[in-house]
Amino acid sequence: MPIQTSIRTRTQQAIDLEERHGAHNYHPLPVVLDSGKGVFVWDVEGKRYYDFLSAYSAVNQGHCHPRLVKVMQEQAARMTLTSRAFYNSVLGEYARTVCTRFGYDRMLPMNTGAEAVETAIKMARKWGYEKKGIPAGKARVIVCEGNFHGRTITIVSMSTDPDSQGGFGPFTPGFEVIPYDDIPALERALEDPNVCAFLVEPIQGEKGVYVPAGDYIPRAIAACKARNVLFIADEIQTGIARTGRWLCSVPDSERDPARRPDVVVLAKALSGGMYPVSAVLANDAVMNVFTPGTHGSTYGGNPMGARLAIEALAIVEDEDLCGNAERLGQQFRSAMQQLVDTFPWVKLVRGRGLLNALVIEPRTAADGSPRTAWELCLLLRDNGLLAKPTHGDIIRFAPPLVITEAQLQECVNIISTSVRQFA
Ligand code: IF1
Repeated sequence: MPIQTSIRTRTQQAIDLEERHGAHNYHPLPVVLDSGKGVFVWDVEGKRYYDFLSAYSAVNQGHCHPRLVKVMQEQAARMTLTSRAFYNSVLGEYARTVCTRFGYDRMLPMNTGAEAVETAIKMARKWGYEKKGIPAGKARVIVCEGNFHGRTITIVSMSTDPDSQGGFGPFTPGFEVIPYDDIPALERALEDPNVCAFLVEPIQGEKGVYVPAGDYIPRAIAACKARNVLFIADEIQTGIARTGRWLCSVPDSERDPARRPDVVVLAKALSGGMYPVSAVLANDAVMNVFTPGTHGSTYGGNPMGARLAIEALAIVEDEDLCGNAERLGQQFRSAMQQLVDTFPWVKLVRGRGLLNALVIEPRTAADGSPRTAWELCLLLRDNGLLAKPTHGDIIRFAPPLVITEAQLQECVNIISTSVRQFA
């Protein structure tokens, strides 16, 4: 068999295997990735792509960052897991690092984002009963239309997305859904004395990078404080430099507890894409509702994840990934705006830092072929850049934050060329 044909079947073989033996809970773009380094990934045929998804913002530090690979190799040969039945030599340093970096008294280590969100909801409810005096079993959590906080039954119980929620009932009670970016709606919901928390993404990622009004989060924090309700910021996708700051919900310089979230949830880039690591941050008055035996996790706080998280946060600092995301994000949006101004079917660009999205109008070309975000992503793939549509015709563009100005310019050229070919 000619080498070209055999290489071509390596892609198809991998796809066929996954299709035959894997659950069909995703519809991946037809490309089979095999290795990654920094902003680049290579498929099984050796073709190189710019990664403009970053594993949904888990690879902010770039694929296989050498400092993270080194730490992982060292810790893998030393000790990976002890359970919390015993102390370990890394967790205390990890906890101090995270609390100091983000300005909270304490952190509770978990593994996935959903686990951390579940932990935050449990903590808020327990705080509501023990500190706010909400009658047992009556605590309510306010969430927003278009939310995405994970895939567990309790989390999809608050979802407004039929795909995320449909067919998984019965659902966990105690959630109230209000419109996103709507302060009066929040204030009305906060009148219920049984509300213990407001859980919100500072930018709604999965919904299509919905950026709220600039004063939405600060006003929402103030409204919650005024009603003795915990403000829980889900920074799993927006945190850790992605939007040009350590946290999207509050400026790095803001240290007044009255103007900061009561609870912050982190995951994804907390470990730089090497290993599932998540964390819940809060001050003593909230976190101390957890007492021995009231919450836990086999892998939560393990030395491998802890060591990686310490190094992943140090890389963000040492390589000024916040500054890079802020600076290059502005360049990216202004370049995309030129496409919006040129092509009527390119509707808008929105985002913060290097979390951006391009919204296109689905069309049918003169030859009758579809012109949706999916087809444009296939063309981008052929032109060497990987991105994925969300909710129909919104394309999320989120490269690793280590991207250079020259690389970003090359990617702008790839996107512009693809859009022109797609016209
Ligand atoms: C999928 C996107 C979806 C998250 C926020 C919690 C979690 C996520 C703000 C849960 C996870 C991932 C999950 C993945 C696709 C991706 C995603 F927004 F990033 F694009 F789904 F909406 N809070 N987001 O974004 O964290 O348990 O996954 O570690 O489920 O399809 P996890």
